[in-house]
Amino acid sequence: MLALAAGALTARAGLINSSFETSDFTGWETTGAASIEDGSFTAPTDGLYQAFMNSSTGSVPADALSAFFGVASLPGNDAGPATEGSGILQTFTLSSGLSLSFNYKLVTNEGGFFDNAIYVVDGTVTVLGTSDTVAQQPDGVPDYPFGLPYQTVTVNLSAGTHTIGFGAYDTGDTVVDTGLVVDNVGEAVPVPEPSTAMFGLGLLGLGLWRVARSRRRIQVCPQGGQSQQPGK
Ligand SMILES: [Ca+2]
Ligand SMILES: [Ca+2]
Repeated sequence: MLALAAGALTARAGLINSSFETSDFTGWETTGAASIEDGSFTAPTDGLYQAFMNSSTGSVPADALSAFFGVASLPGNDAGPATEGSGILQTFTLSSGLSLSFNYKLVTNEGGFFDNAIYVVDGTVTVLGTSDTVAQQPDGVPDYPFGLPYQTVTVNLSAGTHTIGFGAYDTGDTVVDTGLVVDNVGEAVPVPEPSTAMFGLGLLGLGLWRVARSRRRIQVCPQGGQSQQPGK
């Protein structure tokens, strides 16, 4: 199975500031409580900065958040409907289809209740996780004692204009907060398997050997020109 990692080939992906390395939200729209965080918050997966959004102070009501993402409503869960939260999004254009990937990390204060973290592509909402899956897993993120390690999602997109967004919001009530950390949004780059890499090195070696052989066939004529000699 081919492994994929979020990649830095963002020029082809058409995204602006896709790893948040301007240390601000240049290129992105935000609503609610969204901030840029450095490694003192948690280690970014690419560069020095990452985006963070949460359901804490500064959040907007669920209807405003769904309108921000251009969707009719946001999914609830067993705790109840979406209540308030925050998000970021960017609209971009692809000249050709590609696999887009991003890294995300779910963090929470919830001790077993539900909040949602989502991503939204072209008006389709996908739940990345609920806070109950994170509860009781200690994490070093300030103010969010529970969390999961960064994970990667890959989305296949066709050529054309797309919108990708990320959000975190409370469900059922508006107390006890959950957050989503995002980094390294970009074209998915295949990671060669070790055996594939060795095979590649083997081909490279073969290629160099062939170059060496072909050069040996070229001999300088007395007039200073070159003539191709049959190889042996
Ligand atoms: Ca980054
Ligand atoms: Ca909550």
